[in-house]
Amino acid sequence: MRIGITCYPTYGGSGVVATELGIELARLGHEVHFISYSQPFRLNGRDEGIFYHEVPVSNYPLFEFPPYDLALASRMAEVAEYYSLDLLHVHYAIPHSVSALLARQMLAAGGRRLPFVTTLHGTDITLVGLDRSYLPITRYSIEQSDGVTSISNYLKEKTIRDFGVTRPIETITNFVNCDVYRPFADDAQRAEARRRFARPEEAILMHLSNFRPVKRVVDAVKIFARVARERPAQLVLIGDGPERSAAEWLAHDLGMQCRVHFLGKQERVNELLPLADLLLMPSELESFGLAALEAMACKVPAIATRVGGVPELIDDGKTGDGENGLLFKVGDVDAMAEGALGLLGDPARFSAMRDAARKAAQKRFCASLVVPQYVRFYEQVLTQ
Ligand code: GMT
Repeated sequence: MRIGITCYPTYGGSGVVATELGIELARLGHEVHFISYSQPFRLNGRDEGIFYHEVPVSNYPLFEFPPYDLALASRMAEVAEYYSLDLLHVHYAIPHSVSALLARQMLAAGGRRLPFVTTLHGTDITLVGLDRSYLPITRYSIEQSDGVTSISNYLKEKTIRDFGVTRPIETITNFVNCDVYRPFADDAQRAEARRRFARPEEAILMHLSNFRPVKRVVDAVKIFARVARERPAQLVLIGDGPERSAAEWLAHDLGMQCRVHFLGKQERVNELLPLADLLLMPSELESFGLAALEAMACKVPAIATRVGGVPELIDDGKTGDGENGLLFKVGDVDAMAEGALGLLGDPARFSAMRDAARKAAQKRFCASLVVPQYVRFYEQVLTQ
């Protein structure tokens, strides 16, 4: 198939999922065309079968708000025509599904069919999409999509409930390439690599996000501070965004800046995650929690919040077949610190949880299981 993919190319879960999907589809022999305002950050431009098309946006002085969605629709139609795309797959409904809808109409006028699939990721439904100025058009473009997928059952149900959407929505969960995201092959290698951040007796706690308020990065620093009071530990934070300086100031005020490492945006998080003992994901809301899945694949369990779609990924032993992480109430930093300390102080339980985390990633969320679901979904849409 020839597939066009549109996503937000900067740091953020939906862009990561879209890019990894494109890479996996190309590995399966499909031709993938990314259409966006800049090259998605996990693409290196060297992958066979992957093409990138920039969307130029004119900055004419009359435009106080340059109309990116129109430029995107034009580029989608152009690329689809020139490269004979079979379908478009847009990630994050706003404004991508509206642009795809326009591109489909433009091509239909010339007698050409261009179906499009919309994947809902999170704040396009739970936050931005609910804004009255976007709700009617978001609902319309979801209804008009040729296929709609959601990254968790939670998000699917929320879309049906809050948007009154009546068309079918298929849950296809996020995924991880378990060969790329994996633990170190041997303990000696891991111990050597961890020396970059910690002494052998110190635990490494990690946080990975786009540092938006919804991620509650400051809570991650608070949890760490409580842990570090009881046992030797270091905190490594990967990513950047609006809450970074608040987190930096807190680490400074707590006198912890030597033990809190802000790495900023990193391209190869798969090389950093396996260094950690635990991932901290104290988010206000997560429709899925991709960072936790990537960590779990590296045998790093998450201390997370019981919100949104997270319980579909992390099983704290209360609901399913094995404890592979711990879930807490949003903001309960004391309980999260207690949970982390309890685990770090109980090697047998901790080791079982690390194994269970990797096993859950392999058994339910591996790219080799999930990507074929997308391929089947595309085929279904094309034969509709
Ligand atoms: O709101 C965000 O954090 C951004 C958003 C995105 O589009 O990057 O993240 C959402 O999509 C991710 C990938 O599917 C999910 O893993 C995140 O849980 C989800 N974020 C929220 O629901 C807050």
